[in-house]
Amino acid sequence: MSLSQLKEWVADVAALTKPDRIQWCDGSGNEQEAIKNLLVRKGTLIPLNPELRPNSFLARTNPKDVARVEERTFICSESEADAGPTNNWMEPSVMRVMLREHFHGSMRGRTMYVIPFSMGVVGSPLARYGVEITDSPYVVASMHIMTRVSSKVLVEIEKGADWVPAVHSVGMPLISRQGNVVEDVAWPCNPENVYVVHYPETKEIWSYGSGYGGNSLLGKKAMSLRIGSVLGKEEGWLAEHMLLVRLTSPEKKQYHVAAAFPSACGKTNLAMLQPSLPGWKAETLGDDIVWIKPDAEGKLRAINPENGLFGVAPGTSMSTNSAAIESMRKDTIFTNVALTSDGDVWWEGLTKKAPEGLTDWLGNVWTEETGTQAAHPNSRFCFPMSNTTTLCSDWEKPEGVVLDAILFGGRRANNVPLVLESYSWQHGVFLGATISSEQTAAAEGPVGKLRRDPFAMLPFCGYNMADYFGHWLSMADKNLQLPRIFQVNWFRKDVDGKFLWPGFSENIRPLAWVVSRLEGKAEGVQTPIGVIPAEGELDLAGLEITDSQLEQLFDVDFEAWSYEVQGTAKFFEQFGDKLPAQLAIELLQLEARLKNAQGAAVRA
Ligand code: O2Y
Ligand code: MN
Repeated sequence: MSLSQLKEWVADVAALTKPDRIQWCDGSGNEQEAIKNLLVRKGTLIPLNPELRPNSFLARTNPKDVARVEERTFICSESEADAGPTNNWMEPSVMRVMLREHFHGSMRGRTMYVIPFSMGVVGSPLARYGVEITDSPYVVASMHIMTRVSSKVLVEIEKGADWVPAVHSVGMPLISRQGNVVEDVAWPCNPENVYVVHYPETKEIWSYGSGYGGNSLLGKKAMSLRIGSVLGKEEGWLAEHMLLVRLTSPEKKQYHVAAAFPSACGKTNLAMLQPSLPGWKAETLGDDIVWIKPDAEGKLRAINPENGLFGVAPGTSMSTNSAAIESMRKDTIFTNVALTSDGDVWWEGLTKKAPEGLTDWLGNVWTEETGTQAAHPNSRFCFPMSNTTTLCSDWEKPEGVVLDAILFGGRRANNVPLVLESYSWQHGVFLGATISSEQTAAAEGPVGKLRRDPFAMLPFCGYNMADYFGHWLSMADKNLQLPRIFQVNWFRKDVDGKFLWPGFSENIRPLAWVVSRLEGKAEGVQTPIGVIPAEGELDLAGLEITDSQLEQLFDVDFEAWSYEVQGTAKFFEQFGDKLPAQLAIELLQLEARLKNAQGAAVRA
């Protein structure tokens, strides 16, 4: 779509939504300043104490608008089969009629902002462009942090670059259909009528009713993952829910590792790892989304298409992620955290004891006796990548970095060992397809219940997940230099429910083993589920861990694994004939390896 088509589209959306005025955003510092001032005047942003936290703000949302809403997220492909069994689907023509009705006049009395943005550095061969129309200045301020908002994008569009159109409205016009004036509120939204809709064939996004995070910052999950995954399938690349780090070994060799973990499994913490092992360095390239594309030499190159972090605040502290704490000392928008009496922020886990005189995320006086959480479990910090104290200087390299290893992980109290390597790319894809995680308070559904989340992409895959598995498998047929695939689990517990592994800075130890495998220095031990470290291969120097704990971290319980196999078979069933045969074969081979090993153990 050309620039004139873009202007026509903006005019069409304005004709439908009927804003009072239209503002084209240029991404400048002045624009961001003016938007923040407006948000402060409207009461959406509360300025924090500039001496404690310069250029930082607190936003309090409507209590009904606090998270991504998976049940209101739709993939409206022409055919239901193309959305697959794991996505909500509606006939696109039916959805379009319904959305037109909602968007009709939805911006009355408001300003309509047109935000040209780039995911990736403008001009990079891996970058993609988008234009978000929104009636929320909070979205404008956040898009300024999370994406590259720039008039340069319009220049690229004029030159013929493709772009993704994304329309967002909070769904609360200031003039009703009857012509009555409606008083604005600090957090306008329409939580009873939320729609986050993707049309994969036309690559459009329409989002209505929510002003929060993934529902409204449409460059993030909607474009970079849902539409991105469709583009990746069509064009031969991968759009993934992964972090990206550079590890430098004591021998000064660099390795780039991407890791897919479901939401709330510590991606941001691993992305900002401060290694405990002497001589190792970890640098951040991204914490949530990675685009991976083969280059002309057949190497897989990776970029983080985002420009900022939108991380979960509760649990983030100097002991869990000191780099994040340092990185949010300025220029940060906090959402739904608690406010301290001296104009700073607080959340559960930031300090052992809550400070006196807190105001909770709802704006009420809060003490430890109140019996509620001071910060919402899904409260967030949002700061630019450039603030990141552990930032890798090559994070904006237009050509990306060459990927050496991919990790798949989840939050598993049992069965899944601390680290293992897959036997092949196909086995690695099987490991990705079978990721599961115990739900936490921040995720949807009952706490502790196992949720299958293949490739950590369940809420973010824009097409049939079985075809997505096929797309990953097809990478092996293209004569590429593929990264090696590993599985990790920091969350295994002992019989008393205590974590067996200390995690955080100590996670460098299994990562160092990954590097030893890449360097051909660690032989490993073959087990039915993959290759685990041989005795002595995991560097445990200076760590207090007993032999029994170590054994439990790598134990393969045959009976428990036979339940895993049954659970996987049941999970795969939903994809019917579309499930790639290679994954069914991997499951049979896993079963066979388990039976053989069990037989051998009984005979021994
Ligand atoms: O609840 C939201 O809208 C945010 S969801 C989110 C934000 C940043 C990074 N990851 C996620 C996620 O759910 O994976
Ligand atoms: Mn995420």
